[in-house]
Amino acid sequence: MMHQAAVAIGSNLGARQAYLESAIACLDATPGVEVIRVSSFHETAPVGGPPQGAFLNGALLLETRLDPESLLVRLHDIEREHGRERPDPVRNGPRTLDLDLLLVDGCQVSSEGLQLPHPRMHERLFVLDPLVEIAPELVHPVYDRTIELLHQDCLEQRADQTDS
Ligand code: PH2
Ligand code: MG
Ligand code: MG
Repeated sequence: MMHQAAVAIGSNLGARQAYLESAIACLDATPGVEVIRVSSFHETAPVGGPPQGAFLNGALLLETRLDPESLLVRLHDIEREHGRERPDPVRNGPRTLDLDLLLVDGCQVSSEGLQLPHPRMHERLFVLDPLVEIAPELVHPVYDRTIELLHQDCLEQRADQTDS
């Protein structure tokens, strides 16, 4: 069975753009995985974690025969192949490559290793800014709102925060 999956990609250590481009090539070279859309890369300030360098963030849309758990294993393998240390030496610390599974079809999963949709995707502009470029029509199955609307909500919340 074919699935459609959205993935967030990020790097804030070393050759950031090269890590992202190489990860996309590795994913597309994976049997049963096809990268069908790639966003532009956005320079973003780090959110949370210790003081660290700026991220380069992007988003991908995949078509895959892998089930969500197998896809996650592959994402973690690719992170390790790109110098990512696991377990992370510092929680939310700098990383050469971060590949986060955001959505798979309308799946809702909550297991020890995998949560779908990604529990914080709806509140993160560094995820939604690139994702809205390539997949505004995808529906978040918990909020039952499109990425386009969640992105607008997020922009409005940020405006409210800077108003008062
Ligand atoms: N990832 C995090 C925590 N903070 N900030 C930005 N700008 N971009 C990220 O990808 C990011 C972050 C946890 O994975
Ligand atoms: Mg992440
Ligand atoms: Mg991650």
